[in-house]
Amino acid sequence: MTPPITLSDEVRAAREAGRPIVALESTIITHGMPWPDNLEVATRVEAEIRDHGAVPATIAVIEGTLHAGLSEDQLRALARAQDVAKLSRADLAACMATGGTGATTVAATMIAARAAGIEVFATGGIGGVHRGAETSFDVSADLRELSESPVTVVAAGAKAILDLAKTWEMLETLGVPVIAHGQDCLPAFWSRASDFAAPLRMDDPAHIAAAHVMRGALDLPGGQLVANPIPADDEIPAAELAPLIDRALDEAREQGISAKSVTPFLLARIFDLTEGRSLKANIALVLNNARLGAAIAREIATLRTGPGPSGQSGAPALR
Ligand code: PSU
Ligand code: MN
Repeated sequence: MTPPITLSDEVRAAREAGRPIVALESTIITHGMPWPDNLEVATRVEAEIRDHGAVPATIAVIEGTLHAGLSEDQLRALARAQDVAKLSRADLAACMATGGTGATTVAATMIAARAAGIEVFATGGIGGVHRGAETSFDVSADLRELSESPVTVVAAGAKAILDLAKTWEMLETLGVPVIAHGQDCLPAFWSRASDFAAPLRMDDPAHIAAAHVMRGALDLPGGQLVANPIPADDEIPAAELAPLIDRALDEAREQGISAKSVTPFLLARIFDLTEGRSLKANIALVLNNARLGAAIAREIATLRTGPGPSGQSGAPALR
């Protein structure tokens, strides 16, 4: 059965020619950033991917149709909408089946990317194990998805609002390769450095691409997480953020925020508490991840179709 996903003309043409494509999530637009910055960022990220030789494919469900590649109007409508559903692995098919509209998280975007034959996905930060998970059991479905769907995800690490130690342990348990790009420690989203040594380090996008293709050849399910540090000029030092994160977490607890609402609540509070600096950093790291994602997608396309002008040898075989 052909997967029920509608490719934009641009994405379809790239797919058929074996040209590099980078998937993008939409929850970061609807739940991660305020209007109108969210639309501006979504548009800039797409442009950044095109400027770096790949085709962007933003993923969302609109009136029951799962799309890879949105028109300007679709992107604008999504960015402006107030009560868009947040779709993770559990919600995606239900939303499609009932004609709903929703934004995809990392987990749901990976599922859509796989269905569309897209191998690389760039975003801000992945979900993970929340602080207090030992009592709340709040662990993002993003982690399991990384062990199931064969997509290489470029992120700036997991957000510092999470329990990073447990998040990295869980990924190790799930057998997900966590690859720091260009440094020995894992980045912590708004900050470049953290106390966690990276399990793997790769500085060359060609190596990341080769490892991705090798996993496919071994028939290993699941993808890779590339942890790409925020550019130095844009980072907020971890020590400066720590008390603000603690305060946002206290407020979430006091107000009884739970389940899907936790991540959007914390991001919005940290935006306020940093007077918008967290958003500026978030934008810089997403653009940075888009560039690395494009570079990895170009290398994968070369490996799949052979060297020479891209597209000449036709579409890559789907695993
Ligand atoms: N990182 C951001 N902004 C976001 C998210 C991550 O900088 O909005 C979103 C992503 O879509 C991620 C989701 O998949 O939060 C995780 O939510 P949960 O913990 O409920 O799975
Ligand atoms: Mn959760």
